[in-house]
Amino acid sequence: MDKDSKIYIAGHRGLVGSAIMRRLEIEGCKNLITRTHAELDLTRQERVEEFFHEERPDYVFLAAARVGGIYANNTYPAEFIYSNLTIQTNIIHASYVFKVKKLLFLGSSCIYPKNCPQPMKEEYLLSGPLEPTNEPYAVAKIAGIKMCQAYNRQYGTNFLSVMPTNLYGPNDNFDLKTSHVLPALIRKFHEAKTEGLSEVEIWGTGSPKREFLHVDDLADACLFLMKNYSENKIINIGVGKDQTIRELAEIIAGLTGFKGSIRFDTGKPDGTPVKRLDVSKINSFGWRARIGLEQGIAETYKWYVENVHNA
Ligand code: GFB
Repeated sequence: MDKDSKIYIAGHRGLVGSAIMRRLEIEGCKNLITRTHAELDLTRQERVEEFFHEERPDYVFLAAARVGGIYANNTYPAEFIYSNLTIQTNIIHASYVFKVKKLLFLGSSCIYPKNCPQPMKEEYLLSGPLEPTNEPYAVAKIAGIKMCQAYNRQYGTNFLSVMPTNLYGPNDNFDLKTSHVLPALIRKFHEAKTEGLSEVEIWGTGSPKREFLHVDDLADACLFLMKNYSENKIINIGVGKDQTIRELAEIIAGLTGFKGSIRFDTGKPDGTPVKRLDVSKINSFGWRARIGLEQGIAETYKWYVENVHNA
């Protein structure tokens, strides 16, 4: 892939897609192809194939997906499995039909079993039952992995599947019901601070552990892998360390200046108890995450206040 390559970023406005756009622009890539949801419905196969016929991209970053936190996954399982299966199937198949040189498919760390040995190695995929709160989404992502691998075997395509850990950063979803935990807690603690509230409610027990990767690190890893990795095996992308939701809440309370108390609503699900990725494989290729959690959250908090809260 070089500066003149024709590169399609599916989902270019989302958390991951917008970070990949920023990273490609830093790289000097000028020939970037995008379509908004209104311009191209990726769940319609004929529309997707017309688009590929017209644009003929050389490289594809498949960052379009229906995503959300534990509540959204648990509440809209049919939408999560339908949208993710159709979007990825249409783009992967069209990339084969129209001879895309290389495609990078974004999975998720939730593809691993609920009670997976830690840290989670790539070979643990399908070694046990999945976490029920996001099983439909996980099954869709596993189907995407298997589709890429099957096309590589039968048709000789070069379709990568990468597995990021929990992500955060600018352009995240900050809706209190459908978002992931980190943006939700940034908003909860900021609003409590600005409104002078004495308590913030956190879902679950606070004891689950989560690993967080800044989306700019993820975008850097995606570009690195698009250039340097072509095995027909999945590869994890993460920071290799985690903390409890309680510890995360304390970090965010500190950064927002919230001085009140934290209440845990144990009526809400905890989800997977722990899901830290083994990142030794990607580290062995020479890539590692650079953005520390406190620095990353501080930058994201600043972005949130300027672009969401004040908007
Ligand atoms: O980030 P999250 O929604 O998804 O929840 P998962 C992580 C943990 O934070 C859970 C707790 O134990 C939640 O109960 N939590 C505490 C909160 N307060 C809140 C809050 O206000 N909002 C939210 N959302 N959580 C996701 C999957 O699982 O992991 C996605 O649902 C995706 O599909 C993603 O795979 C990587 O980390 O549990």
